[in-house]
Amino acid sequence: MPGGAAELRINGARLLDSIACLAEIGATPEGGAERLAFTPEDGAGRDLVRSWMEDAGLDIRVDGIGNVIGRRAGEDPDAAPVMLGSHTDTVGNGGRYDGNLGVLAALEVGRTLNDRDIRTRRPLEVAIFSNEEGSRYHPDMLGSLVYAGGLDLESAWALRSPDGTRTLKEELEAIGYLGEAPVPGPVPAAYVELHIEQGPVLEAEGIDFGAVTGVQGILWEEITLSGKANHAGTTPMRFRHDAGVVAADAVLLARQLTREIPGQVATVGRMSFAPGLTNVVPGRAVFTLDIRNPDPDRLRRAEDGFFSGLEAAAGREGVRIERRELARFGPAVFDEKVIALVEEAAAALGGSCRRMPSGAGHDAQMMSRVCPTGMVFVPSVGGVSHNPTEFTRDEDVTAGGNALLTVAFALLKS
Ligand code: HGY
Ligand code: MN
Ligand code: MN
Repeated sequence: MPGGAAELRINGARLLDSIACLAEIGATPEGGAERLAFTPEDGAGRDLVRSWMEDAGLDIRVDGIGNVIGRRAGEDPDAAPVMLGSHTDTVGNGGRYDGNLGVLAALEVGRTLNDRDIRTRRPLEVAIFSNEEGSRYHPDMLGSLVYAGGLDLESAWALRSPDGTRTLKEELEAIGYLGEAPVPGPVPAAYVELHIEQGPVLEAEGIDFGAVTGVQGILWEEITLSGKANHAGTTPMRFRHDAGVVAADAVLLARQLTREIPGQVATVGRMSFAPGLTNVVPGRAVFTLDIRNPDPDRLRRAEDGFFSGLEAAAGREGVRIERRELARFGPAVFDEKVIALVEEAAAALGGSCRRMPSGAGHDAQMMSRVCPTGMVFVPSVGGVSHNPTEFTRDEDVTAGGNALLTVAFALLKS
């Protein structure tokens, strides 16, 4: 077995090239990518990465929720694998690194072991998890949630497309990823995910790597407000039941909570009025709420505070509230051993490192339910993500790949 971890480095140019090639699928004018889960673009992105997995000699399996897992055999066929992965679906008008870096760096680990003809005790598995973003189907992290046994396949298959015309199962079939492999999936010995930080911390502190300690709790809801459509000119203000006004209150209420509750973030990302005409008082408003906090008690306080405030605003306006929960996940805590391996990898690579929680959700959040899990963060320029200008410097991409390789190699030998 030529070479040990000390000399083991990925082919950074190959990883960067893979990122650039994948970004051409669903490419957007501003240099980002859009491959919404279970759309033809998502299917094409999977097809491309799957072909690279096959070229690398990985044995491919596709499970019932469309997760694609490529396996590189280990010397001990009975040993549980080390799984590396992330996602290749994106948000609308998203970036080229979110998720894609983690999948392609995982593949690069396999390619590097192949280049050096290194056999490992444990098998290596490279995973593309379905619908991490939750842009069209909820909840997010759906593929890894099903893989980890957090949602049954029938319920996931029955989810309906945003326009209600198709089921998730029909869309999976349409893109050729309604697989046979069983879920919940086999439990790995460990799961490690490389991801861009998607926030400003590493860049601001001039730190090379994040050793991620866990993921904050999250609640997503879709709220429908029903008032009374009426004439914008003739309806006296005191007679109005304006769903739009209550929706506006909701946005400001969400922001106010973040001023009152430590560590609280809140976002109203989508809002629509009906009938949505200049001269009609909005009879209906639909909006989404995304609230997150690393502390579960504070997250609950934010949820209670938001909805009691919304009830009061709706009561004043004579508007009715309907709630639909889209995602609710408690905070995830990563494995101390894996976190320490990330810190050791950073040191071995001569990089600086800090422990930090993740503000974003990740597939690692779900895999931490079933096996020792950790993540490696690399800096996001300007802290920007979920935006076509999302950028991570080439040297940080390569460093992240080497950190993932170093952590994986230690686990593959264990
Ligand atoms: O919403 C999130 O944090 C992730 O991008 N799905
Ligand atoms: Mn992601
Ligand atoms: Mn994302």
